[in-house]
Amino acid sequence: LLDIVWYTESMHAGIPVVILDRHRLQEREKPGLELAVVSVPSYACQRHTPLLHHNTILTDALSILAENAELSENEGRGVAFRRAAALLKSLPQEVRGAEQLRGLPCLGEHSLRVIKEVLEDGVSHEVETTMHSEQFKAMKALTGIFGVGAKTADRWFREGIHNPSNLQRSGHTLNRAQRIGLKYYDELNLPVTKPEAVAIGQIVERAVHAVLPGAEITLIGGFRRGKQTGHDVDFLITHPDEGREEGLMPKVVSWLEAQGFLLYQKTTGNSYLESKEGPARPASNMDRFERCFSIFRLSTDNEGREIQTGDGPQTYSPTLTNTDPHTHSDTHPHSKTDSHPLPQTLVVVGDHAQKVSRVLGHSQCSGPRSWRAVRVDLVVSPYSQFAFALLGWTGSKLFERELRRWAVHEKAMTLSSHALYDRKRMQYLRASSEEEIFAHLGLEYIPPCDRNA
Ligand code: DCT
Ligand code: MG
Repeated sequence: LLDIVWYTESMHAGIPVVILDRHRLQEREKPGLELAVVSVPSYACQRHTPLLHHNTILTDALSILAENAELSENEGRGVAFRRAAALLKSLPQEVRGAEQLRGLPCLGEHSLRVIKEVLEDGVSHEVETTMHSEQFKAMKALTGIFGVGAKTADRWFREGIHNPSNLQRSGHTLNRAQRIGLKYYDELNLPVTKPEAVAIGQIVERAVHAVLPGAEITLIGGFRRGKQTGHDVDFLITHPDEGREEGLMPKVVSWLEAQGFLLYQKTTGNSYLESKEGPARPASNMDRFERCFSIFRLSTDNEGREIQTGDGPQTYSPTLTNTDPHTHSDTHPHSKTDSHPLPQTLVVVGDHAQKVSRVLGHSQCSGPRSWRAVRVDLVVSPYSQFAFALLGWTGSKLFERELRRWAVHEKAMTLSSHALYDRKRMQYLRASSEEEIFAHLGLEYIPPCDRNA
């Protein structure tokens, strides 16, 4: 701490520690910097990353570049920007000068350049150029259509198709998912709110319990990490008697379809078999569970507020027991024809209701209507794999990637949403909770709310 601004040394394996020189900082008279004695591990799964953090201006800029790299299918570059952004999200204070970053991990040359530019000028030229480029805007608009990936969007862009209207007029043959994606484009691009997720959860719970009493339903994805909005709602379903969950999805889907709750669904069977799969297989096997990609028809009143059937949010699964203060019961009639009218809940969501109402009023397929489309992912897991599925499906995507990277590089283990395999001992490591998996991996337990890397 004598003459240098920052002093870095490796205290614990792989964990650099950054110590501040108070004399130099006092000279610079930068308030807030005195707190900057930070130990920052290099894997995101070793860090607490809350939803709300202190460096959104910087992380927003890096996220644009990450998104652009992903849309250009430059995965490596995308991950580098995501890692840099995740590092900034985990810092306990706002970064005000580039010198504060010296010695911190995960910040590549390119990311550092962008960060410095934003710190000095308020904006990054590269980020501004990217955001306003025709290609980026078109790729975002086209991949915003459900069922359209970066490859297809890029092909269309090269043909001069830049947005959903161009696509509609192009005469291209679209698959079923893309047709529905185009039809509900505006509303599928409206965020899904927590009250909407809770309302969907009630429907899913009814469906699952109708066909398999005793099954357990957990809200996963971003909502489990504490997000108040998401692009979809994700649920994990299991049953304590292993085997009872087999073949569950088609029955749930039939029930939902019969009740008029589904606009679209595509179900894939469970293709994971530990004996066949083998630990050497890549860990990105999210889709080997029985899984249903769907679009729900969520009833609203004519102001865009959700009306849902069910017993009210307070009865929903343990992960959702906190009753939302904006939720109350009402007696609005349900729009679908149902021979057994169900009890109903009106979910009031203020500004969001108005936005939904506006979009529904201008939707491409019809005039104002009393329901909105919502993307929902359902996943069924055998009970013995539940902890791995829960950990794998809670996210964030980067946090998951970092967990798998940590497992391979630091522990010689293979982690997936199904299992954890120890390559040195040549055996699977069982776990019935996320805490046990973190312990197997030699990591401090990070709760879902701190996995927002
Ligand atoms: N997931 C992952 N890798 C992927 C896709 C998904 O690890 N390539 C995991 C992490 C999150 C979870 O699945 C659900 O995926 P999303 O719904 O895409 O993510 P989310 O965090 O729920 O985001 P959003 O709030 O926008 O739905
Ligand atoms: Mg999600």
